[in-house]
Amino acid sequence: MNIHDLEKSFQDKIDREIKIEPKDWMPEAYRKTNLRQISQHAHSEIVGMLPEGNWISRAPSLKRKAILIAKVQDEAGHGLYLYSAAETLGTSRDQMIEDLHSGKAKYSSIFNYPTLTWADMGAVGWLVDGAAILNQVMLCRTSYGPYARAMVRICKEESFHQRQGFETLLVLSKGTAEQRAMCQDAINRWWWPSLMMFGPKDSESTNSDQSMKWKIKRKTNDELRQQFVDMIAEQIKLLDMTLPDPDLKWNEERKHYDFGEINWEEFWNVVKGNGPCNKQRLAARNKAHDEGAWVRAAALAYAQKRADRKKVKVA
Ligand code: BYC
Repeated sequence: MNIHDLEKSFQDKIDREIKIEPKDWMPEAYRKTNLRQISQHAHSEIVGMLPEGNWISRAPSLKRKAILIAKVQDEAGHGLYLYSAAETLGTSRDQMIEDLHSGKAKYSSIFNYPTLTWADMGAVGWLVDGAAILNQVMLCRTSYGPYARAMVRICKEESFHQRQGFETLLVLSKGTAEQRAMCQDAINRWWWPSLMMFGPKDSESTNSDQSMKWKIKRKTNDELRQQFVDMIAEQIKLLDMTLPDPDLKWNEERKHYDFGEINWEEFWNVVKGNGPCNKQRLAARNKAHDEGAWVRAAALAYAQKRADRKKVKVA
């Protein structure tokens, strides 16, 4: 088959909803786009452990601490499934991790904001995991098989994360005046960065058109963002709190909520490495990697010893 026929049969497969698997022929650009997105996604899960990890030692009760530890461990697991999915596209985990640590690879802008109070754990769970899950439910149907399968498992855990975040805020919202103020303050600080998680506006999104044709993405950045606003604008009523947007208003004609303009300058600044915590996050990841070198060396030495022992037994 010539390249034209290969590309045609590849697109046919996508159109017929047949998953693309690692050993199948794929256009180089499809491989690269998936690798870019899956590795960015994996890095987001790993860096995303840091803002929450910050509160493990200060959680207000044993129960809250246990829940938070479990959640942060889940994020580590998500990162590992995703690195494995990305490796099937022909890159090594070491290379991906080096790209993250050198600042070459991107990860979600949201994790470059600080977690200042306990209420931030609720806001991160409700808003950040809430935004992530909308995007990830769509990705369960993405065209690349290993990515789609990783997402099914991740979504199950993510929906628990969102509910625990909402419940954390619900308790605070029914508490003292100080607790209510802390809850509102966390919502105010996390609202706009959560909207930015969906990426630039469709008109500025460089990858969307092609990713939609290849069914890597099934909904555009703006479609998912609107779905998120519509969901949260209703849920916030149960908390008896407000969203920090004077332009948020139900539009009867569109059957959607209208909302204010996102500060895109802030978004791009954070993406380019100049957000409030970018440097801190990369420094923390690099430090953890350096300090874990002896664990990796010990694990490799142990694996080698076992393999050598097996060889001797067989002989
Ligand atoms: N932050 O063409 P576009 C979690 C970049 S973690 C930074 O629209 P695309 C959790 C984009 O990469 C879940 N960069 O891109 C963990 C592109 O740059 P390059 C995180 C962003 O890929 C711990 C450029 O802007 N979820 O749940 O079609 C604790 C143009 O954008 C961002 C995922 O990673 C951003 N927000 O669409 C708690 C989902 N947005 O690469 C929770 C997987 C855009 O061309 N990713 N950029 O240089 C995706 O679905 C898509 O990659 C996006 C962007 C929708 C994010």
